[in-house]
Amino acid sequence: MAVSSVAEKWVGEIAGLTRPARVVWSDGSKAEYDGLIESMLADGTLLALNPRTYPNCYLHRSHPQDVARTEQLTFICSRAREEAGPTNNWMAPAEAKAKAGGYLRDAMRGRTMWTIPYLMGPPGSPMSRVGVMVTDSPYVVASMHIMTRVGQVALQHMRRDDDFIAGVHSLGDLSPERRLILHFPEERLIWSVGSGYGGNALLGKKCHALRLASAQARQEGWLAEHMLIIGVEDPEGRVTYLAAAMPSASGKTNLAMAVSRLPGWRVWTLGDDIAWMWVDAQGQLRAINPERGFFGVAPNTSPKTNPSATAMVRSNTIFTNVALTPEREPWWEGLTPQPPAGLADWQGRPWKPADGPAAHPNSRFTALAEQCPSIAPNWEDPQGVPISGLIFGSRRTNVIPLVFEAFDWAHGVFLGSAMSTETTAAITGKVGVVRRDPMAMIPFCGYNMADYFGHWLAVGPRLATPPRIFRVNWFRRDADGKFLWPGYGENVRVLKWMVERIRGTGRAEETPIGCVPAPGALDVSGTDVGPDRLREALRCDAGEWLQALDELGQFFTGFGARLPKPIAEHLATAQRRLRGQ
Ligand code: OXD
Ligand code: MN
Repeated sequence: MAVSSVAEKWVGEIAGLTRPARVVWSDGSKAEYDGLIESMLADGTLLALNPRTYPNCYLHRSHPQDVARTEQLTFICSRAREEAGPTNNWMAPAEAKAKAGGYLRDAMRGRTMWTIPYLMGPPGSPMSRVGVMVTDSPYVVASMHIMTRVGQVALQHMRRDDDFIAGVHSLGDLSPERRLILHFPEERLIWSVGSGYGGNALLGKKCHALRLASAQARQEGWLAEHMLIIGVEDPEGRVTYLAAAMPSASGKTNLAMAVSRLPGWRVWTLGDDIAWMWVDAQGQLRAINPERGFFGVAPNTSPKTNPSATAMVRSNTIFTNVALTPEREPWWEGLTPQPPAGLADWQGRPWKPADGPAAHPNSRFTALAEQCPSIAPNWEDPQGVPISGLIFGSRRTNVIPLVFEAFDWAHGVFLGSAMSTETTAAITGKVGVVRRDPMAMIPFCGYNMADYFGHWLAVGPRLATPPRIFRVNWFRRDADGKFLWPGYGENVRVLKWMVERIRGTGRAEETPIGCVPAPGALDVSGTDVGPDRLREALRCDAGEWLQALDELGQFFTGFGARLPKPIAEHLATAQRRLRGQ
């Protein structure tokens, strides 16, 4: 492999610090993947699943204290604290390197250090970017094979010898006390030590494609977003492309792979987690998915909620922290209505219902995107796809209507900035607590979030026809705690209304917070959603909203004078309209 001399020198320096027994350059080949699997089966890192029903599928059980992203140990290490902003943890670069350097020193003794050149984005795309990461975890190498394009293809995309994001990863001793996930945007560098878990360890994903890429995107005038990408095909075969931001474990993968319950309509999958978007020479917003696979949340994935994902993970899949049946098949809560007898839980212990969930709530599957039955034929188009609509969606029991549309681009940016959500198991901490999560980027924005809002606002005027911006909430409940909207495949009805709005045919009614579907405009034919329930799902409650906007105002105060004026103005306008002034 023709390796860049800058990368080689840097790898040598890290080997000097971490002292591995050997250094191996990963070539991304099938032979390499097979060898990794074989060695992990031999040392117990992986268990083989039933070769008849789940061919080439494996189960990995992670350390019980290493099961989710650890945001409290994740830092943006820009030179100036203000560059990280009030929503990120910040550490001075020198202090961060001294601290993590201590954990990394000699950390790879006796281990192999794999060096992985990887490409984020489709081969041949001007938007694709290269990373070079080192790791002492064979599980990470095998997962990177699935989630990114590894080997020569990456090196070929380097525009200069130093054109790559550098990433250091070591399992260290896996203790949370000696764990740090550090990002140095000015040096285009990542250091992650002490965790082998996905979002902390597969550096191409959250660390590179979101935190560092968002900082790079701001400088270069594009957008790196926590968004799925879909194509919505109508009965005439016309496809409209949409990108949607939703917080972790809030149904993004299910929407990305939705199987339409609306006759004649179909959803094509292009990505389920990250979108890189830019404005082309014609002023059109375009998007690529930088990833090659899906690292999806297993619990609640079933033939009912996501038939495509259930089919996709029947072969060539690495499962992490799911339960195991006596037939050596993977199992998680929601996969079947009843748990099978004789389960082993995610830690391998005999399980009984009183024990709580058998699979870890943040257990995962890792599978190639090309295995997804709904993958779009053009998902790897180097020029990306034209985006006509953007969706901001969160998980809220009340306040937020099922769907509404922003008045214009700047108002849409405000609605994105106003997003809050109920927390899930994708991060360590309390589940079900409402937290602010603008554009689903609170854990992933690599710079000051006030500047991020400003960057979004600045993109608007560059667009010939700005995409329509929508807000959705599939999770609103009635007074009895029942979901108001059936969700999953029925969400295509909401997508249809969006497509109609984009085409100028969908009818809407103005409310103080945006435009909701006019009576009869949202197609609920054949569902059990009656007019009263739909009205309740779409209702804008002025009292609830005013309280939510007060909380938002307090959140914005943290940004001080850095908060872009249009955002503050939209907040004040919304409050005025809700008070009926
Ligand atoms: C993910 C996450 O894994 O957002 O995609 O946590
Ligand atoms: Mn995500």
